[in-house]
Amino acid sequence: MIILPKLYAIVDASRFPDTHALCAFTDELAAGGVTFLQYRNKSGNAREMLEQSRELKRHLPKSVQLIMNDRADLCLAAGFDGIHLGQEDLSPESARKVIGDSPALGVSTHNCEQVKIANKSSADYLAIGPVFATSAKLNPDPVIGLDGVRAARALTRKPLVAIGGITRANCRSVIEAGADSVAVISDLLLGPCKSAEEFFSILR
Ligand code: 3NM
Repeated sequence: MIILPKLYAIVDASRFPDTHALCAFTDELAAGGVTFLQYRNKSGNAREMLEQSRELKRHLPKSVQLIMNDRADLCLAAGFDGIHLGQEDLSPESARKVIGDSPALGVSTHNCEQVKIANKSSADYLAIGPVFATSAKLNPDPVIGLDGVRAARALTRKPLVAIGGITRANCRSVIEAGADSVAVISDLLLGPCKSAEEFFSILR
């Protein structure tokens, strides 16, 4: 079974002017202790995404596991360590046909029904959210709160990542509600090294 670090950093390409800035940001995250990092790019074309993700892979130390958002083909082509699938992406079983059995595979869920289904799949971990209001996702699902995290926890023994509006101020409550890890975009953006260090120190 995959063991997730307490902090799962998500790097959203739309927040950076170019690949250089994106890589500099991930350097800082790695310096802050991040070892599990998702590359998310909702607006780039496949060619741009592959170029950027290959650069990330070249750039970062091997200690950082790289997870591709949405795209099984790009996960394979970039040599990433895993994939994260949304509800409208390939199913876990279909994605497995592309990436094989060993890469890490995560699935986003937003309610109990989706957790139950993903729990029966070949996913290595489940994400549940949005726990709190978030501005980082277009058309987010309804906020599930800490009760939603507790409900998801009761339905699966797979590692559970909570996502959506999680900050250093509220992350402890999310772990106490049963999440194994917190996935974060916004609260890492300003001062990524310091922010990551603080997440790890709060969640130690
Ligand atoms: N997925 P922030 S919420 C990418 O509910 C994403 O599945 C969500 O960003 C889900 O940490 C979300 O800035 C945005 O709130 C997370």
